[in-house]
Amino acid sequence: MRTSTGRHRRTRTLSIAAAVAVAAGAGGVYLGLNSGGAQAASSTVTVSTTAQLESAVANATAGTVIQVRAGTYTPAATLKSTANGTSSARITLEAYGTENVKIDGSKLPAGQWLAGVYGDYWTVQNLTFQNSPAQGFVATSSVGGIFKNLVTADNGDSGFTLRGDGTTNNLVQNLDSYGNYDAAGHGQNADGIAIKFGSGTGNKVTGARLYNNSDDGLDLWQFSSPVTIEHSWAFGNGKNRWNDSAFEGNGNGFKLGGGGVAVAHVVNDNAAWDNSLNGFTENSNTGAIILNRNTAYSNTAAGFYFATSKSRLARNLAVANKGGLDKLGSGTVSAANNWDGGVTTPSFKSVDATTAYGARASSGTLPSTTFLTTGSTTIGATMD
Ligand SMILES: [Ca+2]
Ligand SMILES: [Ca+2]
Repeated sequence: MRTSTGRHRRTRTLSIAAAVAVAAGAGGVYLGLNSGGAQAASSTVTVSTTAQLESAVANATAGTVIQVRAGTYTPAATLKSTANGTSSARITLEAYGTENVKIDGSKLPAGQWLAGVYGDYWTVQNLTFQNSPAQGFVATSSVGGIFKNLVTADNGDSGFTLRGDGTTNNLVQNLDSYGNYDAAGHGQNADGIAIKFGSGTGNKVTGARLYNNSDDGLDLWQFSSPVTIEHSWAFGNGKNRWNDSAFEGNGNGFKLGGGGVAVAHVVNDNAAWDNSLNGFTENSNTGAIILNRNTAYSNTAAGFYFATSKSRLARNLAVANKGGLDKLGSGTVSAANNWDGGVTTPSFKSVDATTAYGARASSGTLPSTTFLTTGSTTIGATMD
């Protein structure tokens, strides 16, 4: 970040050398560029061993592109960086080409996150973070992050986390987060995605599948700025899939608050089904949460639980939720939802969720499905 002009000059020289070396080293050669004390202004580092990956993350600076060759990587300590990119020289951590890369936390000590980024303008994409003893991937007080086409699975706490004040303008796109379970807490903490204990505007989640986690699909506990959630699915959360005799997972699909904050999150065109609590809930957030065209189907508690907030719900669809379609307090505004008077409930084209678990398109978008679609242009989630 604060590189002097002189170091920049030297860096450019290294950058050319690096490019040549990368071209020559098609087998996945690691290029340690820190011997001269400077990193390339835009240097591509290709890694193919765990040690190389650890070193590359530790040494990343603005402009570094880390490309990870196919395989499973098992770091012995959290992959951690406090480095900042910039909007024009991002730090990128990604799979090489279309290769399949798993970063696996099974060799980490108890309680350690698998990956932790504390800087700004990171792009992390096309990677799996799995089997951590604690959180899978955590970004703390990051600005301008792009977290795309990631899988966070079977970790010992929440799969994907944004946290801290100054968490601003981050995009989480096409995340699959599933099977996360905190054994130590008997499942009470591990969410698919947690955007908790922080603040900052401009954060968006889109295209996520958040499923079979021990606690909630998505949790916005004590995040005091509005988050936008769209085109995402939360399903099968909060069930005891781990034979835990003292299981304490909750299992809301979309848990939109808690911890005393009042904040107007924006929640449009999402679906929640088969969760052990509510499909969508304010969770004591008294703010004016906006919810349009969401679908809640066959959740164990209510489809939409907004008892104390000033939330505004329009054109949402709730069907077959065992605790009721909606539990709305007098402060809410409810219009044109299928529980409102004079609104017809359209039929689902399919209630077979199999295709919702299917493979994503190569671009990372959600699989095509007719599950919970109705063909309506006015009410309910579009499931895409
Ligand atoms: Ca919980
Ligand atoms: Ca939770």
